[in-house]
Amino acid sequence: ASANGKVRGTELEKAGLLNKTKIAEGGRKLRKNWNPSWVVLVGNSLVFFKDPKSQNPDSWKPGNSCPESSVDLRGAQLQWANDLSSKKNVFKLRTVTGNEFLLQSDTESLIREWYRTIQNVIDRLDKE
Ligand code: I3S
Repeated sequence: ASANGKVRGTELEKAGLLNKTKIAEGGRKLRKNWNPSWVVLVGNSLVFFKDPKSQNPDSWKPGNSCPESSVDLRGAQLQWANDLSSKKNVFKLRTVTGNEFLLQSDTESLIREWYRTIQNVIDRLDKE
């Protein structure tokens, strides 16, 4: 591992704390359950951790704390979704498999940064 986050060709792009709820599984609607989640964008995946101990940028590395779940960004869709919540600064991430997540932060600059970074990964994968 090197200091810039590159490990065996996998690049850590971003990590941080966001509020998260899953709202659909395989196209089937789920009841919302908002929780803080440590979100890590690495390679083609968005990885979610709930363990507070894992809330540092090294948490995604193999062998360090167990992720709660992980989302493949290939073919995924991102859209602002302030209509889907009473919370502000919310976007929806939909995977090819029909899983849907809402991600939210009270800090607008932070959620915009996440949106932009995830969209860049999706765009890059679309071109492959
Ligand atoms: O879109 P909804 O269903 O009004 O979402 C709210 C509910 O899921 C609510 O849970 P209960 O209905 O189980 O009490 C949550 O506590 C709220 O946070 C949900 O709304 P927001 O607007 O926060 O996404």
